[in-house]
Amino acid sequence: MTSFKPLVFSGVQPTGNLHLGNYLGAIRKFVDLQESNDCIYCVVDLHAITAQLVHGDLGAQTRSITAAFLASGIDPKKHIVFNQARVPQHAELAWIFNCVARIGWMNRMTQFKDKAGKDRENASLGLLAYPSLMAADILVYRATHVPVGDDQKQHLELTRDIAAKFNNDFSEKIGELGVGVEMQVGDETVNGFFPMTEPLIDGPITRVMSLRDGTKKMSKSDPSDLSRINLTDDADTISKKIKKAKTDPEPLPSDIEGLKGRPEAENLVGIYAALAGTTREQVIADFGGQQFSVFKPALADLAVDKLAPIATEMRKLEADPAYIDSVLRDGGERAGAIAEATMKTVKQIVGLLDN
Ligand code: AQP
Repeated sequence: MTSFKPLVFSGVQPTGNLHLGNYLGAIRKFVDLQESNDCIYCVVDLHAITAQLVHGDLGAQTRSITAAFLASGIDPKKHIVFNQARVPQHAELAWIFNCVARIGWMNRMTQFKDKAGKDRENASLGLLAYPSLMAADILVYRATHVPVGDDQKQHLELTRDIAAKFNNDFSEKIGELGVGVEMQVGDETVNGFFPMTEPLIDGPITRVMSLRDGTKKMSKSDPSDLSRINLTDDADTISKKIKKAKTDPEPLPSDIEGLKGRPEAENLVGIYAALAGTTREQVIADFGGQQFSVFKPALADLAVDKLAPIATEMRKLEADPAYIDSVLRDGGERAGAIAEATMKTVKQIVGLLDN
């Protein structure tokens, strides 16, 4: 619990087609949260160049993610939608956070280990510092809540570590300038400039797994297109991918405990529950004991029902790049005004001259 004004922030990388994991882990939550919160949603293009510097068309990818936000129901007038590169304060604050965070913290990040693979020495410095830029994305708005998939939990913990170290290292100056906000951290009440941001990771499925291997995360970079449902897939493709999804030969269990040790079955039940807006228990109550030959067509119908209208709307929006650019420009201006004010204070706190 903090006494900061509640503000939701989250970002998605323009690194390829969005998939069902991105939708259920992030975008659908963005849509739900906008009803009762102020929200800032960002296409994080600076993150997209950390793993691969040269992209086919970063601009088109950025517009496509923006189209997915809007097609899913995010209102860019009530909330802020923009791309990260438009607001230079993200990179500026990230530099300060690079000096707050320790190399050891970055080396422990599982995403860095996964993405760098065996050839760590050859990974970009940007990939190592990715979580520092992510902390800056969030904290340049002093955002209190971040809806993300389960894979981002560790990065959110690091964001809190960076905020806590900054608040602690500069506590005297923050007090002197009178720019601190009181917040509850554990049993203590502390005064800090940055909030202890909370991740919002909940729902019936927090990590959507590959349709080809229930132990691997559904991911944009998986070489097999059959491993994921893309938000742009048409109805036939969605049905075909669900039909071909790997399963075991047993029918669905009659209780939730029976999903243990059956990753593919657990994944499909979780996907069904999330798309239907119900619980996994309810799905098991409805389909327990049934064969996949019954469950898969029901899941395919549900997925088509929920996702096909988004694909149609995305195609309409993508046909009007000038409109998408105007949304990003307007969002960038509004985001920039907040970020500029934060950076002005951060520079005063750190003692950097800014006049
Ligand atoms: N499989 C997933 N299940 C649930 N949530 C997921 N997210 C990603 N994959 C899953 C969530 O989607 C948001 C945006 O992710 P991102 O594109 O910024 O980064 P990512 O996690 O690197 O996405 P991918 O698909 O896994 O890309 P690659 O293949 O490039 O690594 C985040 O909130 C993330 O948690």
